[in-house]
Amino acid sequence: MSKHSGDVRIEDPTMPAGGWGSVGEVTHILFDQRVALKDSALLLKQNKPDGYACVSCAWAKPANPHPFEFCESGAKATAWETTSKAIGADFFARHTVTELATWDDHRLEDQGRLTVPMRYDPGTDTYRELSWDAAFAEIGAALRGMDREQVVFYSSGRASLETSYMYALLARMYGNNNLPDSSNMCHESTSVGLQKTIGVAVGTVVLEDFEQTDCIFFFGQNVGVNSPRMLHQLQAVRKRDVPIITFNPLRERGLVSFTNPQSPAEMLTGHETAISTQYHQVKPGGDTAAIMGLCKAIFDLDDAALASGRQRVLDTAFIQEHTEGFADFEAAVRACEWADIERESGLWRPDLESAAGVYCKSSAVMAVYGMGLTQHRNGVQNVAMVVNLLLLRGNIGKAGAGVCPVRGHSNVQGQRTVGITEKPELAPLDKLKELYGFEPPRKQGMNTVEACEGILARKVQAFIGLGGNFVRAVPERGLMEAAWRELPLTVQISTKLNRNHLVHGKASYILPCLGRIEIDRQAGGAQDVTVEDSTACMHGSRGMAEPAAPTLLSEPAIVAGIAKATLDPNPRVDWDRWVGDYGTVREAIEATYPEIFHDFNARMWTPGGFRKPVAAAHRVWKTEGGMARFTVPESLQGNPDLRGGPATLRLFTVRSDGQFNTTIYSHDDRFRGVYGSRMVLFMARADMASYALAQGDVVALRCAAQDGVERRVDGLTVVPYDVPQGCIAGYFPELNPLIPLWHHAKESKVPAAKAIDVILERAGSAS
Ligand SMILES: Nc1nc2c(c(=O)[nH]1)N[C@H]1C(S)=C(S)[C@@H](COP(=O)(O)OP(=O)(O)OC[C@H]3O[C@@H](n4cnc5c(=O)[nH]c(N)nc54)[C@H](O)[C@@H]3O)O[C@H]1N2
Ligand SMILES: Nc1nc2c(c(=O)[nH]1)N[C@H]1C(S)=C(S)[C@@H](COP(=O)(O)OP(=O)(O)OC[C@H]3O[C@@H](n4cnc5c(=O)[nH]c(N)nc54)[C@H](O)[C@@H]3O)O[C@H]1N2
Ligand SMILES: [Mo]
Repeated sequence: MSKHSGDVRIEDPTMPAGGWGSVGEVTHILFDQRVALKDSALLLKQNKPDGYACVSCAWAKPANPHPFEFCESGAKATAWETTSKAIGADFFARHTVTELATWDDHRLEDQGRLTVPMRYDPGTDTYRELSWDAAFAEIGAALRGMDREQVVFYSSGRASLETSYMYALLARMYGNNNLPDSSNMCHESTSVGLQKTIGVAVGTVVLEDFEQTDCIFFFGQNVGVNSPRMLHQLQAVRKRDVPIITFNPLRERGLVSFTNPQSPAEMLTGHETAISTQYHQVKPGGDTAAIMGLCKAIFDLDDAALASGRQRVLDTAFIQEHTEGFADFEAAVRACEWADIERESGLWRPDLESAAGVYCKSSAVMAVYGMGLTQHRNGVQNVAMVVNLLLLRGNIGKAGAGVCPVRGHSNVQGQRTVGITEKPELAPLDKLKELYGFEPPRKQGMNTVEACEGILARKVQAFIGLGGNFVRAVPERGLMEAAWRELPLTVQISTKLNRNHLVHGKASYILPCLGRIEIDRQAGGAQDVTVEDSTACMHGSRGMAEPAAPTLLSEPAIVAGIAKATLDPNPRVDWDRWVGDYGTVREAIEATYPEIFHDFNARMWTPGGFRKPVAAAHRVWKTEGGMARFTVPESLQGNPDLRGGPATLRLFTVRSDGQFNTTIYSHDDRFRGVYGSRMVLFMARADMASYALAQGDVVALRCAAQDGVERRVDGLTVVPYDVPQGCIAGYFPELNPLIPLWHHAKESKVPAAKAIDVILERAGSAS
């Protein structure tokens, strides 16, 4: 029998995204984190040309910002970083690691900012303070004695361009390209898919394109929660009556309607803007099939136009001049059966034809997308399918059109630009050799999945984390946590206490750092940093809040500290000079990447940012064949490596407005009307009926993979929701134990967190 859960409150999420709910949330978190009034005024400097770049998402920052260029999520992230709560050595003396490991993610981070360097002491099972010098010396000595190919340098996508450049150099001077980053779990499918098809690893769209577009296709991105500032562009687009056609299995509030919390008129009148003009609840993993359907309908419309002597629907001149592979693609689309498209996408032919009709009437179409496309076994293919769709009518490289992947972490795209990559061919190794006179390693490094494999195989000897909460964010939690504890050395550069500090290696260090919003005082005065946004624009960022503690070091100082203690001195790399004046790091970045970063120090405060060259935006295709490439999908199936039998449900994991990845601000999800718990399962009423479940019943999930590994999560409360039958949704990171490590995108190795076939069991029944 399933038992009833008392701690989840479910309400109808009737409020639009934004609106009064948003204002209430911001006020609450500023109060809850005891952010001083003067610091809440900081929000006015968020994303301003002379202010700091928000530490939440990577969405573009306009040249002429709104007086309040922040959103609910950004305000929460600011409050979370500038909190006046802090913990030092006494906190750790009072709580053993075993005890802390029983606390939930929210409670851990809610203790406030970490303030002093700590080392794990197995005798007392506590973290104990040590000096910075001792920490660096010990870490350096350990790293010097290790197999240099078995040390991993991870980064979560928040560190600045300056820190990232130094960190990548540290790894390469140490002797490897083991530079996995959060992008490996995120938009790596984009970097691989776009590079292959249009010759750039990033999107082609800039903010101005929103002013000129006449149609937007929106795939698998939850704008209201994860990049809310983009709602301003979408709202403006909708005011011009531009259609927005959404593909998402779940009806997301922020994709349905929006009230601008910064517009008094809208707040007072309760005026809402309807965001999506069509909402297609595609099956998780069904986007390739859905886009095949769109393309098939487009070919039909083109055939009809040809037959009746009207203007062609396909942009044949563009296809001829700029693309290759069209004939094969056309043949594949024509051969594809509607029955297969409907089965794999879960969408009806007339609905796809209707969307295709709007596409063909529009002269400048943009495709926006997020994790709903990338975190799949066929994630790279999904991205390539978006490109196919756009190429059919020349929708890349013209005003108002293009591809717009929405990046996650605030500098995740920038880290790749300055050398954080496990792929040696993407790093300027010859240039580094010329500048610094060392022999950079040429061997392929480990990405996130490969680092996990190395840790599971007990081969990896040390893991250095520049931010992030790796062990919580990766798949296969059961096996990973056990293996993690056997790592000889773990070092976490962090702002807040998280699970990864408690699931730690044999020797373990926490190195607390300044956040980007804080004033970073060095020998050369207060330092500024730079970041790259989702549209490839580089921005300066100036810390403005007093540091959480005088004992904190900046990220560049910590990277330099580790480097000096680990590497043999190199007269050409003056780590201290770099730390004293980040302008000199920018000079080094400029020397390494002159095409992108010429006049870096002079240009870093350009309002709206300065853009790195994106060749495809100008119809220059840096692909193998020098053309934009149509590609034929290998399969329409959403989940070819993990398909359960008829008794399985397809699970996809999502985020709430109460979290930033593994950082849990609260256990509420205002947008979906769930309060008090994240251990919930969103389920179609028809599925609840067939499983004889009622709202509030508690169930367990088991992964359908039959590989001898037990993957199970218990204690999930059922919530009826508007998702397609056969599909269920729940939260990341709580459900990560269900994802097999091998279940990842084929070419990019992004874990397939959006399509996990699972078996549902009632609480209390045997597994
Ligand atoms: N407030 C807040 N902001 C954030 C973050 C956060 O956690 N909280 N995280 C940051 C990071 S690192 C990232 S990467 C971004 C992530 O931002 P998003 O890309 O929006 O990521 P998710 O919320 O994981 O999922 C996006 C959407 O994909 C849909 N979806 C799931 N499966 C499929 C599918 O098969 N097809 C389609 N078409 N849709 C599908 C889900 O219903 C969901 O609405 O946000 C960034 N911003
Ligand atoms: N099932 C499932 N799994 C997923 C996803 C999913 O959608 N579903 N999404 C994936 C994605 S897109 C991503 S990006 C990853 C995220 O994975 P990560 O990037 O590894 O995780 P975060 O939760 O963003 O990291 C939070 C921690 O970063 C530290 N931190 C915060 N600010 C700073 C700072 O300024 N400097 C430093 N040094 N540290 C800081 C804090 O200590 C905080 O605890 O998770 C992935 N995992
Ligand atoms: Mo991400």
